[in-house]
This record gives sequence, C-alpha cells and structure tokens, in this order.
Amino acid sequence: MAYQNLLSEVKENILYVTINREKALNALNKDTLAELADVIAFAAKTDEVRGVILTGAGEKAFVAGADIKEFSDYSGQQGQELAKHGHDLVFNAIENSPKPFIAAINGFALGGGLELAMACHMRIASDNAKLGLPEVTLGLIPGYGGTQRLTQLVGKGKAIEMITTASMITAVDAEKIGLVNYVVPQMDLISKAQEILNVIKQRAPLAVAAAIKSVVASLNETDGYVVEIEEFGKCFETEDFKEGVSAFVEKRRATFIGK
Ligand code: CO8
Repeated sequence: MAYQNLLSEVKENILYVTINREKALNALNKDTLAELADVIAFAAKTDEVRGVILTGAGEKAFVAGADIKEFSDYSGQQGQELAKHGHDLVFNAIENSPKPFIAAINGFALGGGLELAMACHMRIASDNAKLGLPEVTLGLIPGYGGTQRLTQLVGKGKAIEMITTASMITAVDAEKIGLVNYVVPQMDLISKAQEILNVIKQRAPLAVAAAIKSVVASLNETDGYVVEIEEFGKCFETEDFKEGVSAFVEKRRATFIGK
C-alpha cells in the first residue's frame, strides 16, 4: 500500500503503520486521516493481519495533535463535521476493529495524537514520551473522543485535571495512572509491542475479536461522544479559539477573553 503520509507494511502477520509527517510532528491533517481510515479498514478485512502497531516517524513525536493550521478558520458546523468524520472512520474504527491495535508512543502524544493512542486497545510509551490534551490552550476541547476515553482510562478526577490544565505528563506518570500499559526505552518500543502481539497471535482470532468487542461494549457511553462533538463545534464560534490558534501560529502566548 502506497500512501503519502503513512508508511505501512505487513511482516509476520503484524501490520506496522507509521505516521510520516515528521516536520509537522506527525500532526493529523485531513489527508493523513483519510489514509489512516484506509489502512484501518485494510487491517480489519485482511486475515493475514493479526495485530497492528501504530507509531510516529522520528524520535520526537508520536502525533502532536490534529493539524492546527488546517482547521484555524473553521466554523462550528465544519468543526463538528470534521470531528464526526474522524470519529467514524478513524477513532471508532480502531476501537471497534477485530484486530488488536497497539499505540507505540515514541514522543509527544498531544491532543488528537493522545486521542488516537487512546482509541488503540493498548499503549506502550517510550521513556521520553509526553502525553496531554492541550486543546483548551487553543480555546477548544478534545474532539476525537478524548473526553470520553481519558475518563474511561484514568477516571474522572485525573481526566478533568489533565483536560482543564492542559498539562503534559511524563510516560512514567502516565503508567502510574493507567494511561499507558508499559514504559520502555525508546529503542525497545517496537519490540515490546511485538512481544505482546506475538502472544496474541497464538490465541484464537475469533475469540480475540470477540473479547475486544465485549470489553469495548462495556465502556461506550454513546451520549458522551455526541455531547463532545456538539461542544467541540461550539468552541469554533468563540473569539478565544481564533486567538488560541493565532497565538500558536505566531509562536506567542494566547490572551483569552472568555468570549
Ligand atoms: N498542528 C500543526 N503543526 C504542528 C502541530 C500541530 N498540532 N504541532 C507541531 N506542529 C508544527 C509546528 O508548527 C512546527 O512547524 P514549523 O517548523 O513550520 O513552525 C513544527 O511542527 C515543529 O514544532 P515546534 O517548533 O513547535 O516544536 P517544539 O519542540 O518547539 O514544540 C510541541 C513541540 C510542544 C509539541 C509544540 O509543537 C506544540 O505545542 N504543538 C501543538 C500541540 C497541540 O496543541 N496539539 C493539539 C492540537 S488540537 C487537537 O489535536 C484537537 C483534536 C480534536 C480535533 C477534532 C477535529 C478538528
């Protein structure tokens, strides 16, 4: 499969997917999301694929979020549509995949990047990784399932603290609160993910798929996702959103006015 923004290959029944926009810290633009949707669908329907390892190119970032430059002038309606589209084709598609997905978090996992990792069934972080949901610094909230999945993984108190402070946490702290399964040196990241998938490969594929489906079914609060998409769209109508994005692009601190 030849993609512009992804590297992908199947080796020994494992599909390796690398988001390959290193200069933009692997930020998720529309084209990357479309390619991810394609490769996720491929994984689901291809018997040869028994598990997926998803990572980012380079040693600095897994994914530094949705591509801020792309959505800077979106309306509320466009924001909602983008979020809904992403939920359906990428984030929920990963979570509902019959094949286990492991996020190998090789650096920053921020905003949509952490949301992507949280949609995966397991997360392994390298010891230099930093994780966070910085959307409120842009006048937004997480729009790719982050308010729901972070709460499921770490509980309400920690989730609200992380989302409202927008603070990044270290990989070690992420492991302490259950946000990642393991922390390993960067050079061991992929081999740790392989080790887990090599065990799963020996198990019954239909039972593995049924187990994933059942665990995911126990967690999903559909209404929460609907609320998140609506609230996310409303953020685009605020002056603070324009200010947050301008400040990011101009590399300065944002001044918010609460409108
Ligand atoms: N989008 C676009 N470009 C980005 C992004 C991003 N999320 N992150 C980094 N980049 C670009 C930078 O603009 C820079 O490009 P250039 O060289 O052209 O100026 C390049 O990547 C390198 O980044 P920095 O120079 O900033 O690198 P630093 O080492 O100084 O800082 C950080 C690294 C701390 C990761 C910093 O880049 C940063 O704060 N990035 C933004 C993180 C962020 O706010 N992420 C959340 C985005 S919003 C989001 O994900 C919403 C999800 C829901 C969306 C739903 C539908 C729209």
